[in-house]
Amino acid sequence: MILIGQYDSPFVRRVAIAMRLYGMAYEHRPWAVFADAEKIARYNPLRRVPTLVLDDGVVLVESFVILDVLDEMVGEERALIPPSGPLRREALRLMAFATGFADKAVSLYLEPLFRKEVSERWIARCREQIADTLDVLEADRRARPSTHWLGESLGHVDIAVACSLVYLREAHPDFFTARRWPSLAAHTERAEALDDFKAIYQPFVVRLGD
Ligand SMILES: N[C@@H](CCC(=O)N[C@@H](CS)C(=O)NCC(=O)O)C(=O)O
Repeated sequence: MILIGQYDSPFVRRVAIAMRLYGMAYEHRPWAVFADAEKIARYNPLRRVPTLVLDDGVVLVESFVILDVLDEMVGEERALIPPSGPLRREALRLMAFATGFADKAVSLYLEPLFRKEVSERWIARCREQIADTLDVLEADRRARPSTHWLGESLGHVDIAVACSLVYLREAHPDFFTARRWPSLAAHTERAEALDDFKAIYQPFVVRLGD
C-alpha cells in the first residue's frame, strides 16, 4: 500500500499510527498538499491527504473511510474500534468531534493565508467551534476513569484526539491550555509518550508551494 501525506496532518497521522499498530507495511509518500498538489492529483482529484493506494490500485480518501477499510482487513478482534453496539457508536461520535475540531483548526490556519483581508468573524467562529468542542471532549474524558478513552485498550478515539490536539497546539500555539482542558492534556501526553506515536510524527510546517 502507499500512504500519501505528511505526518504533520492529524488525519494522515491517525491513519499511519493505526497502520503501524496493525503491523501493516506501506510505502510513505510525504507529499505536501500545496507544493505537491499535482502529484497528489494523479491519485486523488481532491488533492487531499490522507490518500491511500491499496495493493490492487484502488485509491481511498477520507481518514474515516480508510480506517474502516483497514479495520476490516485486520478483522474485528484486532480492530481499534468496537465492531458494533453502543461502544462503537461512542467511538464514532467522539472521533467525529476530534477530527471535527482538527478540520476547524486547519481552516483557521489556511483561510487567512489565502485572503487579502482576514475575516475576524470567521476566525472568531472557528475559535468558538474548536473551544466548545474541546469542552465537550474534556467533560467526556473526565467522566471516564479508564486508562484509555473507551476502556483499557488504545483505540481510534485515543489516536484521533491526540493527533488533533498535537496539530492544534502546533498550528495555533496560543490556543490550547492544560489549565482549561486538563484531561485532554493528560490524555495527549500519555498517548504521545508511546513509541508508536513518537515514531509517526512530524512537526507542523506549512509549505504553500508556488
Ligand atoms: N476529512 C478529511 C480531512 C483531510 C484534510 O483536511 N486534509 C488536509 C491536510 S491536514 C488537506 O488535504 N488539505 C488540503 C485541501 O483540503 O485542499 C479526512 O479525515 O481525511
